[in-house]
Amino acid sequence: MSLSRQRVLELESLCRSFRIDLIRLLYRIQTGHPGGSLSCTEIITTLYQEKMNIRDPLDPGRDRFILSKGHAAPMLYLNLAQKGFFPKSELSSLRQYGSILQGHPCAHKTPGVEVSTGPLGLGLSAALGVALSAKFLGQEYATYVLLGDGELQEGCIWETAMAAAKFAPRKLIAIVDHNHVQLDGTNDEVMPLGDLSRKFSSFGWQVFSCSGHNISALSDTIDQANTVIGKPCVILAETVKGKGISFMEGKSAWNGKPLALAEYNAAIQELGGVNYD
Ligand SMILES: Cc1ncc(C[n+]2csc(CCOP(=O)(O)OP(=O)(O)O)c2C)c(N)n1
Ligand SMILES: [Mg+2]
Repeated sequence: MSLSRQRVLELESLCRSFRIDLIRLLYRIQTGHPGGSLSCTEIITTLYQEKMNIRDPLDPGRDRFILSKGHAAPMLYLNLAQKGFFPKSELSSLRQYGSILQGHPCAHKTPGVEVSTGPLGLGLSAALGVALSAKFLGQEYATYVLLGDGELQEGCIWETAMAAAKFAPRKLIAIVDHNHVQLDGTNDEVMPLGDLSRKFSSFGWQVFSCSGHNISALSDTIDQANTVIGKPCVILAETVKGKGISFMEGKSAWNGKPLALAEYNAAIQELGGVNYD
């Protein structure tokens, strides 16, 4: 069922406060990846705060999420804290020595992180395994995996794409954060991806497309993907790297750059936050 207007407004407001929190956290530690965290804000938030069945993080029937583009970890942590997986006070320890919140997701340290990620390309094969486990154990959970578009240049993505079609997990839903930009340029400059829709469908996947910043469209598309049983699905979510902060939007330079004070102030102002640093 489509989300009510009221619920969409609530989730949009949550995304705005996640963006502000993200910028504060990254400014304070002077490291991290703003661009790729801002492009997937609505995707991760719609999944965690609306779509996924994760009331009990230890329930074997819970839906699974794997952040294959592990550099967007802070956006995952903000969502996990909002869901109550750990206290929000832990967020300020992001990327500190000994913290439960490492720079990339670590399943051994962070409650709610299903699979450790960071080296790009590996999350899809892990997700296929998790999804096949549901099939063999008779569980009905969905397995979601979020991929970067630059990440799709890794060869093992396509090996897994082939294997997923052959082994046919019950519910494997990959979402591509299709922001057209990677670490040091656009996808087209570095290694063109071609027609992703045709590529995935020729590998035997069911393909959906939507805006990755429109919560209502994301919600509807995730619902549609959930009706497909026994065929892997991919949602090509059209996004903007650095979304919400005009001087970062579409710029590979903001893949992993610390914010200077003036940039921090401008970003917080644009997001409508109060600057208390
Ligand atoms: C195997 C591997 N190579 C390089 C990196 C360094 N790295 C971190 S972010 C990034 C760019 C990723 O681009 P993309 O997949 O498009 O993600 P997004 O644009 O969503 O941030 C790279 C190359 C990595 N994490 N893993
Ligand atoms: Mg990208």
